[in-house]
Amino acid sequence: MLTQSEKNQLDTEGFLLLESLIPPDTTAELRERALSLAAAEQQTDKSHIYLANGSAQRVWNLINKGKIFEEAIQQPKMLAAMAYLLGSDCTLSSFTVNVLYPGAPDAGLHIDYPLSALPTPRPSFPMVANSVWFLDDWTLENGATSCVPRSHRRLETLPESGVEYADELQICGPRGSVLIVNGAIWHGSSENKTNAPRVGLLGFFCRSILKPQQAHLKLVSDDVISRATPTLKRLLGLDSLPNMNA
Ligand SMILES: O=C(O)CCC(=O)C(=O)O
Repeated sequence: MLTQSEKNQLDTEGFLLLESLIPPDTTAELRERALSLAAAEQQTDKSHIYLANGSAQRVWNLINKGKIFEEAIQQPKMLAAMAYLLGSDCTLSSFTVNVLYPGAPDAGLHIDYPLSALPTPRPSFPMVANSVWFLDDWTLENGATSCVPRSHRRLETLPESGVEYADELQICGPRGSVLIVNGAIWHGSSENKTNAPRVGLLGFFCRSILKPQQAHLKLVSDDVISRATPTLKRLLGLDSLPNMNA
């Protein structure tokens, strides 16, 4: 499902923008749902607020928070990109909302969990990968994801905090686009200088040999599991050893 040039782009640059992948009505519904979950969690003691002045928020475990997210995480082209990078048996590591409220500062560049904890040189093949779902237009002003092309080849070093790299780019695009990043590429959200929230989703995947960031099988309800498609079951880790569950 990926063209050869899309595969080459992922191999060489470490990221791929799938422009306008999600239909406008689905994008709008995902955005509305993401913001209402974020608002509801702020009324509890479980909300995950971060960055200076509480200017950003995550909502975790989306698979358990609405059928629309169960469907979204099975988006075929996005999954084809993950299968290309991580193998066709790859699993979901986490699925979250990421909101940058007005004034959210640049979050700094990083590589994804758990790569920064590994000894160096890190593996030269992808271990984890993220899909960044643009539920708003991603612009230079509202915090479009930054990344340093080809940095997934730097197996010994990590980005230094506070340093601006000359080859750092902000990836802009229309709402409904999905940015695929090899988790080893140096990337992060940038400053939201506008008066509106920048709303996104992060569908984060790992090779099946890795422990996911979230324990889906404990966190996801029986209802969701019982209606899950074979693809969703595999993403949640239910058949990680398909021939040994008899
Ligand atoms: O929201 C974004 O622009 C990127 C977030 C990100 O890179 C991450 O949380 O790993």
